[in-house]
Amino acid sequence: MSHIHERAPASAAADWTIPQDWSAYTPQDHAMWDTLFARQAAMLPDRVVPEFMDGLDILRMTKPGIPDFSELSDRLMRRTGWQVVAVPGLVPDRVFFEHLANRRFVTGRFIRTPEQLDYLEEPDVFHDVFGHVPLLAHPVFADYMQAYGEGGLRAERMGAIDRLARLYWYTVEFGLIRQGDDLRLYGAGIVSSHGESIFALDDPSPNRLGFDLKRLMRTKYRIDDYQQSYFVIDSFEDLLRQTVETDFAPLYHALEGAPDLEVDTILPEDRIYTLGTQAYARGRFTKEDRLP
Ligand code: HBI
Ligand code: FE
Repeated sequence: MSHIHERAPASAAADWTIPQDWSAYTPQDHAMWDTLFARQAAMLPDRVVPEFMDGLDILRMTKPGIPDFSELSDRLMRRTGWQVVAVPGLVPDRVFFEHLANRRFVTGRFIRTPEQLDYLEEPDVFHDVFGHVPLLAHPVFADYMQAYGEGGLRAERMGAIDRLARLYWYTVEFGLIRQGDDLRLYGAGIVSSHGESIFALDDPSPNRLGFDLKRLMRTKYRIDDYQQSYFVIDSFEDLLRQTVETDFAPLYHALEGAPDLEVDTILPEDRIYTLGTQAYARGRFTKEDRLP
């Protein structure tokens, strides 16, 4: 049996968790993990924030094959008090936030097929575990993820989930971090993608802008292709501090009338690291536009 193409089983617990059923993975499943892992491990050391590589080591994720979540949770628990739990796919926002607020990271257990090597719609175990889990071994990032979950529960009560989801998107999924004069990757959506790991740092197309909480919560994002703007944080400490110290209620209120910003908008007050050419996004658009 393989974990591909599963739906929420009727037997799922109230918190949507299911057993990982590690022994059900086929040799092909493990080989797919190893292929993806080798490709990213070769390219990331000079691109990703060093804390990510440290996390891979601390959690022994360099071992071949799809990690066993109970082993991973044991190591993570000792380090930062986090656990990894399997879910059948995307779970409702509330359930997602509730898990984060309790230091549980929900992850898909299925792995992509060879046809999906470079793109898939739903997060698989490679994205969720390789992409997200190493930084959960970092105490400050671990606290940020919990703070985000708690903020999510409050945002839900205020009807502001769409705003807060943008914070997750532009940090946890597609964040860049400044390191001296250099930029480094830390977002899970980038580090689990071969193409975007190069694009996000090296391509002249996207904007790279200084992190600004309020600005970012007004900014739309792309779910279908590489981002057109990335936001750069100064440090995990700064990200955590801003998230914990900001009173989001007045911020959501102030944003109520404010129009959304397009993915490639530049504002006069933006701190610009790179002013993107947007050539990649424009090229893709024209190509599709010209299809008969
Ligand atoms: N479910 N499994 C899973 N993984 C996610 O990343 C996820 C989710 N449900 C909701 C959700 N993310 C969003 O609420 C966040 O992006 C804010
Ligand atoms: Fe993700």
